[in-house]
Amino acid sequence: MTPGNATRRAYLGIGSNLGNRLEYLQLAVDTLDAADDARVVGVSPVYETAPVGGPEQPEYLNAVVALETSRSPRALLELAHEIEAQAERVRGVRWGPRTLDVDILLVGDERVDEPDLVVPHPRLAERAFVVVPLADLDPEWRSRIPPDSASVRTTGLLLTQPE
Ligand code: GSY
Repeated sequence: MTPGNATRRAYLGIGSNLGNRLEYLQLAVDTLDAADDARVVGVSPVYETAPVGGPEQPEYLNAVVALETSRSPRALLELAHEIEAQAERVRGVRWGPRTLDVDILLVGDERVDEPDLVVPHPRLAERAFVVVPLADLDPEWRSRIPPDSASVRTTGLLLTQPE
């Protein structure tokens, strides 16, 4: 990361329910860390989670990544879309199955309310598949785990955090 820029902590949710799910999550972690102005400083354990919304679809693997970054929320969204494209994600049914989803959850204490980007993520607090791994990285979220957390199961799978 370029030294000297003002950085803050951002949290991104990553999820996959098609193909080699763990490899897609690792692709997201590695590509985030390799990006300009971003460094991965934490990766939660991987959870297997029941799909929320959309059509009947396979179980997801989900995790949360912590970044130190000087990128704006908009620049993080562009990076997220680039990484999803690398995973050959095809945008089909809304809330349907996908090789890789990268969601911008929190960017320091910044707030954005635009048609295609809302930060903090508007459904963050109600999604156990996001809050459970987020609480692994930020203890402040431990008291905010939603009631459906039974749909989020530990796997023992770990992603490699780049050095
Ligand atoms: O919003 C992320 C994509 N997604 C997920 C997900 O990542 N995990 C689970 N369990 N359900 C989901 N539904 C959607 S859409």
